[in-house]
Amino acid sequence: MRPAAPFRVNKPIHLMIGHMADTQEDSFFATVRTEGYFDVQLDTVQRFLAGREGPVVLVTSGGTIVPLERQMVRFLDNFSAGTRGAISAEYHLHHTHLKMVPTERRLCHLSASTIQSAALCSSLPTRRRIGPGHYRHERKMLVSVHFYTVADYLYLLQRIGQMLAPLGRNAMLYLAAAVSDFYLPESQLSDEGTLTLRLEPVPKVIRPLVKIWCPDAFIVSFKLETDAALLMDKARAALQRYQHHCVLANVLTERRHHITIVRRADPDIEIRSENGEIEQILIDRLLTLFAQHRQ
Ligand code: 9Z3
Repeated sequence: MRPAAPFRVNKPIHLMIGHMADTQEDSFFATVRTEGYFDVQLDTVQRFLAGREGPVVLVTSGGTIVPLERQMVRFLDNFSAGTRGAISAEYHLHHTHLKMVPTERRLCHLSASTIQSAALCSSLPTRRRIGPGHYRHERKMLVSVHFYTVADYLYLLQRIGQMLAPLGRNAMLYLAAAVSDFYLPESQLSDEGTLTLRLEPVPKVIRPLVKIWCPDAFIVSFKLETDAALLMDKARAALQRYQHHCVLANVLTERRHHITIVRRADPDIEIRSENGEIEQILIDRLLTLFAQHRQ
């Protein structure tokens, strides 16, 4: 069972999103529904971004689900414990004073396997000490938004991407969420009786993200494969297709120890960690690339 959405209104309002089907994403949004608890979350994001000029990072985390029924009891899940996103958000937040990162995992709510989240972090100014009031201060630098279905996720990614667009090159999108490849259109969701599954491909929204929704941002996506022999070709193909900045290539069983940063014109960067958290090294390298992007 999925947990209650933290911002859900008492009676879920179902919104049909989109009415014209000009593009693949439009036709996707026209055949799914998302639930009406997003306005509150998006308002929080809007308030967080208001007046902010400095760099902001959107971290997505966890796996999306695909409902099989209108009154959803059953769903298809996508593999992700949400660990990558949670730890990454934490290092994004603390990158200016990594040596002082406390052992306590403050953002553990992001890594709970049942919660899928997108976190927006603002880059912190350098601080000399971590005092008792630290967490209150940190909260002002982080806002998190929750999603469950692939439709929720793509809708939020579009809306938050558009909200980040005015930041231009000061926005970074770090897409670690494991997004469902296939979904069931609303019209085919089961009410009762038999359930026949004919899944449709989910549109790849990195294309409109890069071209239309948030064109100047530094966009980083992950490529996950179970077969190491396929990984690098697929990572390069994704980069060529969507023309974003980096693909972080990882093999499922090796994902805690080895990630390759793949770029369009520059050599690959191998990130390895035998002990300790690989995200610490990864975020450090990415923030250097992000700084170059912002210049
Ligand atoms: C990843 O590859 C992440 O690194 C993991 C992290 C999901 C493997 P955990 O949450 O695992 O720490 O347990 N995320 C992206 C996966 C994905 O769906 N990528 C798409 C693809 O491979 C592109 S957007 O096609």
